[in-house]
Amino acid sequence: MTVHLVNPSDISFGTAVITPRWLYVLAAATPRSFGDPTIVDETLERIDASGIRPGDTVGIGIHTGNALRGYEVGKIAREKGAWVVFGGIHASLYPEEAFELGGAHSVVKGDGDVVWADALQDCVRRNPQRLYKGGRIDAARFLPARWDLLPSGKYMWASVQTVRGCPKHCSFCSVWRTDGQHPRQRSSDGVIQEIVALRRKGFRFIALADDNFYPVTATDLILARRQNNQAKLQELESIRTERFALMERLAELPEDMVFFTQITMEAAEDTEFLAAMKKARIKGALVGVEAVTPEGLKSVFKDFNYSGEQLVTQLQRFREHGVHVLGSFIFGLPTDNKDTFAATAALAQRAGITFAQFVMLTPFPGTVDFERWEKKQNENVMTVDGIPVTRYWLIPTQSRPKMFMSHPTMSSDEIQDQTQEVWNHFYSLTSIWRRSQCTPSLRSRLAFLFISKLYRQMYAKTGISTDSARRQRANVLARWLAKPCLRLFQAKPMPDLEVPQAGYTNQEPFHVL
Ligand code: B12
Ligand code: SF4
Repeated sequence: MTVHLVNPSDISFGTAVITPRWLYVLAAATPRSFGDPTIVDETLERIDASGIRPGDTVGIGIHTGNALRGYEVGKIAREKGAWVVFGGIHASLYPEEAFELGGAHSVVKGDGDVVWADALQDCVRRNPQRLYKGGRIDAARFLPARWDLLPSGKYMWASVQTVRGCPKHCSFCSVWRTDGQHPRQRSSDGVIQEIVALRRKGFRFIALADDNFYPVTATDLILARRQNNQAKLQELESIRTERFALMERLAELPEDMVFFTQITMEAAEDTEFLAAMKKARIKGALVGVEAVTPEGLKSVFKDFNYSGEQLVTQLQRFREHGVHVLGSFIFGLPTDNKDTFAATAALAQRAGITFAQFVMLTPFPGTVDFERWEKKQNENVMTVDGIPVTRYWLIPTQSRPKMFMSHPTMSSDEIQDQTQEVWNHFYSLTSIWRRSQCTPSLRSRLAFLFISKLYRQMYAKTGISTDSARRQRANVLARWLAKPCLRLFQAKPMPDLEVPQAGYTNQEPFHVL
């Protein structure tokens, strides 16, 4: 039996920005007795179904955005006589869909690291269970990815997860509900070994694919101390200590390495943490700014973020510590009005953020926003080609509405047009050139320009809610830009690179706040 792992995608660029980590983690979870799995990432090339034979097992991982394509792949695999197993966040939330529409024999809910082997054994015995409960496993059982199976010259960044789950509870985000609010943090050993394996292969850019790289804030520690909650304090301090241990070891890696992560704005208050990030060469972080007004933040349960001028100061502080910010903003919040777009664009400029993404409010399954919206819609749900909009991911892209949540004062078209305007403004040649001053040479300024344009093409118009003509144009340009960008990210392999030892430091130990 051959095991196939497929990451579905409607759009294939030939090259991709970040490795889909689940493919290589599930490859590690595949018992060696089955041989190496065949890995297909459709963001690179479409699957060639002729390689699937009766009795093979095809594992398909889906999130909401690629679920529809995933179901097509599932049906193709089933027709070929293979066992079809779905997993990933969307299959975990809607297992029935995979059976009804994707030809599934089984669905794995939650983490696949441990139960994938059981599912495979059952497929060999021709008796797969309908559901496998992967649950939320401890970080100690997270498997390191099989990077030895990664094709060369296809990805710009590799992805290594260091922590899963997030203690916050933002209304538009599913992470805290699916992955939990308790941070499941890997020890630095496993993380460093994976990164070294990647640098040996020539990757020097690594995305730390975490929900929130700063799971314990300075405020959390102060509160636990104030409450004299010793058990809590000890737990928080140990998470924090491990974070610093990881960053110390990252700092020992070759100097050309660059890391990127996702983090909450609270980290800007913790200059000791920022200094450690700088030393570790975590040079970029996606920061969820979401809204620039207190009302906007309140509406998404993100009151811990700053707004107005304080927000500008927080964002600038990252930059002062050598961490470039990719600011993520949401448009279409009920508190937004016509002035929000220009105000946001101006703030992004003033705050000195290096990259930005402007997304339109989308109700993702598993979120508080989705539940509220679905409940409201069900009173009188609109349908497209017979499909209720509350299952919008099943509507083919060309007929899918642009926005799902109605706004009290603006139309969907208005919000979409204004959002595109902000993208245009932020990524105009003049603005990019001005921002590129943060790089040291003319060559790197040109590289910055290229990368900014690629980012804009890949993410501005290819999201869930855009029209097909725009998508087509954006895709052609992105494909064209991606090739030279890939070369900018590659480095000379270092096959003899050693793993830095734990606890190696000549520095003063950090102090627990
Ligand atoms: C890193 C990351 C990114 C990166 C890199 C993406 C990439 N190429 O890998 C970037 C920043 C580019 C990104 C972009 C986006 N992301 Co993102 N991302 C993540 C994040 C934080 C980690 C993903 C990861 O690598 N996890 C590590 C792997 C090992 O875990 P995993 O994928 O969950 O897989 C495990 C299980 O699910 C299961 N499993 C998965 N597949 C399969 C298949 C089988 C057969 C089996 C048995 C098991 C199984 O086993 C695996 C091992 O335990 C997740 C949150 C999260 N905690 O997962 C969000 C997440 C996946 N992203 C999300 C979203 C919404 C997006 C965007 C749409 C954001 C936007 N508005 O633009 C885009 C979409 C991009 C795209 N088209 O794919 C949502 C998806 C929600 C949903 N319902 O679909 C998540 C869950 C975060 C959230 N806020 O809720 N993302
Ligand atoms: S948006 Fe970020 S901070 Fe909010 S719950 Fe999700 S991962 Fe955590």
